[in-house]
Amino acid sequence: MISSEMLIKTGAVLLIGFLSILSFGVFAQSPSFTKGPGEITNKGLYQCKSSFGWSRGRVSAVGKITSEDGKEWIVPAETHFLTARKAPDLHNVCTGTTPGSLAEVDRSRIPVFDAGGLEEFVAYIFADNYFELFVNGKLIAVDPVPFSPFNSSVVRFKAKRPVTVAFKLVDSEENLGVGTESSWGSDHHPGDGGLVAHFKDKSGKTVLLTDDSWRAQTFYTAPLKDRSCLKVIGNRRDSSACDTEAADDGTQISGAHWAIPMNWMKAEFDDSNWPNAVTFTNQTVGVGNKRSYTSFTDVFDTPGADALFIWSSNLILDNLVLFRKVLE
Ligand SMILES: [Ca+2]
Ligand SMILES: [Ca+2]
Ligand SMILES: [Ca+2]
Repeated sequence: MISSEMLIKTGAVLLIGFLSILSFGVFAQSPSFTKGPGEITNKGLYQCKSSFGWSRGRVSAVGKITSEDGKEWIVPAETHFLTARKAPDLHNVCTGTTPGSLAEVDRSRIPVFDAGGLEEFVAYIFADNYFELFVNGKLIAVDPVPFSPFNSSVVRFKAKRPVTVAFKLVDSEENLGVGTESSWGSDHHPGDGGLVAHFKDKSGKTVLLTDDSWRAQTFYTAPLKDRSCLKVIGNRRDSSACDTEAADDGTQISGAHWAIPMNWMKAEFDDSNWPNAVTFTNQTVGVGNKRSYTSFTDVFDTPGADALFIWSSNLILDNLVLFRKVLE
């Protein structure tokens, strides 16, 4: 015999369960919003000096900002730059490493990093602006130039298949917390991102290319002149309706932040509900004048094995993007 009290209790339990599923599935992805610039905590992670001692490129400052819901965020992102091993250079004017082509790179001199396994791989990487490479959950190396000038890297490592490759990408910013830099005649020009990577095995065979089969999720979106343009549905963080033109006044710009899951780089992390990466042309990313890219088109644009530029859905406004892909 079922009493009406039991029915009410059962109904309440079902309702709470339904609401919590709904909140995890939909509302839990709501961002924390900030407004205006953050506070500088590190004036520059790195300053590139030419062989003549001139400073060149933009320093990568780091700051903090508190969102309106009382949470503190590191902007543009928390990184391991100061403590992690730097990825060996393919092309880096800051260290005077400027081969004209891949044929001039002596790969036998590049150290082999250990990701726990016996099979050897090599990854050729161009990132706009900063990458961290994790293999099977382990941080292998980070980009030696966090902002500009543009550089490219080559990372050799040993690992065991299946190899979970995870990248943290940061589109660096000068105006911390608002996602902008002084460029193109504006103090608040939103820069863009981009990642290209080509992985080969020891025999030189392509084993993995950046393409739209990778998973990509953004955790920081700015500048937002109008928050209502950002559509968040489940795990989709869609800012395609947002204005990407330069702004006049940083104090009125909002940023959207989402917390990064602790184990996002681990093999066991479930990325099945992350959106697929979106591909962009070399022209859109604008690498035609960057020798750290154009000197290595035989590996970045190999005929039949073209590593594509990938990002989340918004190349300009998404500034902290995590990528994942399993090499079977
Ligand atoms: Ca870089
Ligand atoms: Ca940007
Ligand atoms: Ca390419």
